[in-house]
Amino acid sequence: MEENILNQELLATRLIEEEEEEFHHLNNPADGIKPIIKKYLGVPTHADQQGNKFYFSDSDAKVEVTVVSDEIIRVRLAPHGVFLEEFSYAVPKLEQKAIVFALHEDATEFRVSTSLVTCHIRKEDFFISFSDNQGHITSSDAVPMHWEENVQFGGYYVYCTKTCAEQESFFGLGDKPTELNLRGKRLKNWNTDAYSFAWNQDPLYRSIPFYISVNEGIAHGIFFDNTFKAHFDFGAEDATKTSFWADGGELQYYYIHGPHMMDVVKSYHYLTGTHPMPPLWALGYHQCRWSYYPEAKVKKIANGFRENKIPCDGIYLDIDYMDGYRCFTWNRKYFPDPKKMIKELAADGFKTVVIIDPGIRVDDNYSVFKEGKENRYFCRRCDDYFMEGHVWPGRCQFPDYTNPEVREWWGGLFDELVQLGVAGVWNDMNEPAVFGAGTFPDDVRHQYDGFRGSHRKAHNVYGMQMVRATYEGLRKLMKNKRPFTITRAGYSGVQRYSSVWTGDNVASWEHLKLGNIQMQRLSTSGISFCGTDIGGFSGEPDGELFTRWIQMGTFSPFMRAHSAGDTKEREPWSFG
Ligand code: NBV
Repeated sequence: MEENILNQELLATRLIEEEEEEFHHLNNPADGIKPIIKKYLGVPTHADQQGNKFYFSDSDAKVEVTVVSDEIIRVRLAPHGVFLEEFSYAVPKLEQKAIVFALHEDATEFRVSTSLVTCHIRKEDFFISFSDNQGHITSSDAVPMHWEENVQFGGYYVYCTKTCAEQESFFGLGDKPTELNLRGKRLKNWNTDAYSFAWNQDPLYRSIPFYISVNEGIAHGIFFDNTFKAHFDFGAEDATKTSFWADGGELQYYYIHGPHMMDVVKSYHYLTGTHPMPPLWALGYHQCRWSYYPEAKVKKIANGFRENKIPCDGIYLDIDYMDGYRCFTWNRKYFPDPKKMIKELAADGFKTVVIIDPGIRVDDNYSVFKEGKENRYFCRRCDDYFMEGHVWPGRCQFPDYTNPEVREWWGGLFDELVQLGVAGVWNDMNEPAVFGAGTFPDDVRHQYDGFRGSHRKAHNVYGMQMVRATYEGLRKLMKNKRPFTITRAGYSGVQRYSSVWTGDNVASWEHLKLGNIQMQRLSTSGISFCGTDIGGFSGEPDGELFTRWIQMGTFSPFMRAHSAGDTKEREPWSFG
């Protein structure tokens, strides 16, 4: 019941947002409303070179073209000529790899070339295009890069529109629950708790602003490294145009040369990193449910696997293992001696994974809250009020994981769980999800590793920074063991810290198909250690569907059966 209300509210928020957005983009001034004025790059007057960076300016704006490697060229736009300081959670260290590159100029264009790629800057109108060393134009602006001032928050809405060829196909973009080829779709990146999501629902839990285009057998990638709410249009509004834009931040994208899709994906990993080597057991079958408790139930499930001779390497404790949903506590009635239980499970070949959410209950008798409060680790609104919202524990405050000091503190909180023998941690609700409101208001401030910003800027990286704090903490605490983490929310580069699962799917044949597509899409988007809730989180699979899902699950690196608490028993032997 509560979930349904929550979902209706989430949906309503989304619809209102969409309406506002459509209005914004209609550019149609109603009485008393200021028209939105888009400004376009003018004519590039001159070019400057500083090492591997090239600058092209019109009378006001500046464009930076950086040669990253033979395959990768980055483009940035500064509408008023001043670039933001360089900082990216996705690309922690931009290592320049290209040795040979050059700037050429003729009557019609400037050209920045590596041995594989040339970036053309047209003198007549500032159109930017890319070609390979065979002379094929692979990507070309359809209009010059453009922007609108954001009067309320400062900064700009930034836009890039490229031509879309008749046969061009588009892939990537994380876990969008739609056909593999994104051609003809308009999609949005804004991490969202999407309980029982449906085919074509958008956005979902993760934001991966990276796509791959394939045209006439030649692939290239665009990584739009912008954490604000971002939008992609693959020939939906106009079949001849592909656009990407964001509600703030810099227009900053990496052009990634192919020619094969795999080359593009490899280069994307070069920028954003790869999964660390997981512990071997993490690649086995995992059994989960919301929730297995008390201890006797957990043991019964574990025994069921051994009695039935079904391999299983991981067993999960969902939110009910905690005391009143307070993270880092135990419900001692259900779990009187967690250390003993975890040890016994381990002796039987099961690793124990526990869930940890970001919402910290407001409770002065709870040490995690007290420490967070005393040290000012929780997020604040623009006028310094605490960001408060209701989640499972009731009234909560939320750590600002974009603050390195907070991440350090958070990582240390896992000490006791590690001492107890917990082998893996599952981070949920980190879009961040808040009951009723959906997520945090835009004005919440974030430290953002010193490059401060509002929630508009930090929303899409909040979950990634949470699981980063979790992973880095576990890595220190587990010493010579490889930690295992799983996250629901993420942004490009989250693979450096965690595996992911696709969230609250449904027990249906459609979702079995959808899950397969989502796995493929995630894998081409840097996140290959991924899986679905086998069997479907909500609803009831029959034995046939469950069996087929297990079969498909053997092909996803993260293989876990999971189900909501209001469903029938869901162990492999539950179907007769
Ligand atoms: O912690 C409870 C669930 C969890 O089982 C599920 O996997 C998450 O996606 N969680 C969501 C919160 C409640 C969802 C209705």
